[in-house]
Amino acid sequence: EVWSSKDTAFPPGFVWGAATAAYQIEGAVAQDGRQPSMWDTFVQIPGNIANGDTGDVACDHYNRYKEDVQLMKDMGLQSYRYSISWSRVLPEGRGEVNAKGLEFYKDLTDELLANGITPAVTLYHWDLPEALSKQGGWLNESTVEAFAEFSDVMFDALGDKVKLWFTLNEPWTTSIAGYGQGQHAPGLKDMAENPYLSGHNQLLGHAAAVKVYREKYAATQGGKIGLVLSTEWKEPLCRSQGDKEAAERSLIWYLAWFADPIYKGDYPEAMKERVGDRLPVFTEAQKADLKGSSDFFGINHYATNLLQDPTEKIGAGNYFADLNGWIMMDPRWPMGDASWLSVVPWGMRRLLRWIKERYDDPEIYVTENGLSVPGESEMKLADALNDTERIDYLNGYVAEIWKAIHFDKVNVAGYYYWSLMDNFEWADGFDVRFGLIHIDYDNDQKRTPKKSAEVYKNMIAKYGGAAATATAAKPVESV
Ligand code: PNW
Repeated sequence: EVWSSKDTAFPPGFVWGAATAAYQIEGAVAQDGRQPSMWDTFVQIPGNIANGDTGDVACDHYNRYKEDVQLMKDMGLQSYRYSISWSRVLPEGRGEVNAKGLEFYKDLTDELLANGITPAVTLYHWDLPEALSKQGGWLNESTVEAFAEFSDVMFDALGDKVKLWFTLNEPWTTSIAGYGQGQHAPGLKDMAENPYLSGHNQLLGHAAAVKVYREKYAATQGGKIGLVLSTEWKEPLCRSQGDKEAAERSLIWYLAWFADPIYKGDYPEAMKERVGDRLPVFTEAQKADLKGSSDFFGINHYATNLLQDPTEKIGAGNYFADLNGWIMMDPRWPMGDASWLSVVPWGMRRLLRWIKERYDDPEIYVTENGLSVPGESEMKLADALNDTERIDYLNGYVAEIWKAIHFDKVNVAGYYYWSLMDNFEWADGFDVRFGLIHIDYDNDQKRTPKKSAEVYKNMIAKYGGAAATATAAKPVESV
């Protein structure tokens, strides 16, 4: 297929943004009545976080949001995806609303709108109120109702201004890293049942929040609501039938686990078969609530894996045994500053096409994609600002999204780079940097845009508006 100069580079209305999450940037953990989340508890335990870092101050975004909105504006960002600290708004998880906490999100939202930036809100990005975590968190079904109540408070407070809502960020990561392997809060280790149970309750929480939105707010507020999922692309190691099936199984265990209930009304058959009675069962009413509960498909995508079919079964009775595939990397792939972050732009296009085919062509938002540059936190400022690897990553992945749109006819509605600024990278603390904007943690959290911020700004200026219709034949260089 040949690109025609009559086509726009990106579809009209395609949104260019950047993303963050509350605990990773806000700091101010005890300010204005906020109570701890399970992350505040988790970071206190020695050994959990690199260098003993915590989110106590982070980027101090809570006190500097106006400066940050100006930086977004300077970059030409059209939309900003941010999350709500649940325990800032509802310090005990449910019940009493903390007016000052809510006020912060109203002010931030107003500031964005006053500067022409479209707010896009994630209700839950991993920071469950400690009060709820103590009672079992996502292993306890009562968290489902608590999440619906919290969501109700937020729709009521911000829904006249926020028209793009994400319920949960990456239930896979919470289920595996938080409740299964223990590298994330709440630090539980049980790969047999915890992942499936915590995933189940998160799905029910998502559906309950969407139900509240649709029953009470959608008609008057007119926004869209959906879920943010995540997966690497899973490429078969060889062309053998076994490796192809292992790759498909891996996509099912990472993505269809959550996406099938939402698009098809139940867990994938393969999971029911292989997981057996460790996989919770939805009632008919729950299936009905789940099916169609996302107005769009939100996907965080960064990296690619190779999958090999094991000649014999890998153990038994736990998540990775259920998945039954060897997960590997091609040693030739460049890597980010994390063992999982392989730089494979073409994986983005294949994943988008897989989602289109399995889920009947949904509207898709790429809600996160980004790179941590190896060693960036040890570099001198000038070197950290000259982030050519991040620029290559951005160009490469955006080019593949463009191909998915034009050649595969995938309905992609927007792109959010992760992250607006360097921040608290969970278990890696401040060592690992994903930002377009550099944060100097030793110098009063001073913000400095990196070279990638300028590249992104130019990309948005060129392809992000009406001007895009008239411009060049090819949006960005493919890697
Ligand atoms: C995302 N993977 O998590 C999170 O949503 C962010 O909060 C986080 O800072 C960012 O990625 C960078 O790590 C992911 O294994 C964790 O492919 C793991 C994967 C992808 C995203």
